[in-house]
Amino acid sequence: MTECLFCGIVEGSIPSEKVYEDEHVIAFKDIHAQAPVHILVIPKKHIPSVQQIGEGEGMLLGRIFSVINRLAKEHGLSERGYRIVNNCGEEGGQTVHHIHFHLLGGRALTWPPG
Ligand code: IU
Repeated sequence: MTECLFCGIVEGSIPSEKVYEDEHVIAFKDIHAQAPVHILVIPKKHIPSVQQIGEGEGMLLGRIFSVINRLAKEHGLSERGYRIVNNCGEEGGQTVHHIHFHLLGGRALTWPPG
């Protein structure tokens, strides 16, 4: 069994509430939602963080952002606005080392982040 929690979610050995899946990308609800809509969008491929994105990963990133766009529409966020967050590394607040993008919305979000 994989040691990466999100690889476990991709494989289905760790349960999640999936809201989207295709050949390369999955999206599921964050277990500790910080907003009425809080979805994590991840590549199925294990990439630890933004720092390990390779030259050939442009298509995959484009796909991730088009999934975010689609999910934002489906969850009624397009008109209201929303936030996409990527935490990178220790001081960036990254706790799971499989790259993921948080889609947050459904309330007025404050700035700056903590
Ligand atoms: P971070 O950017 O690495 O801090 O985000 C990790 C997120 O993964 C965080 O918001 C957790 O609530 C979320 N999460 C999850 O959805 N399911 C899990 O089993 C675990 C963490 I562990």
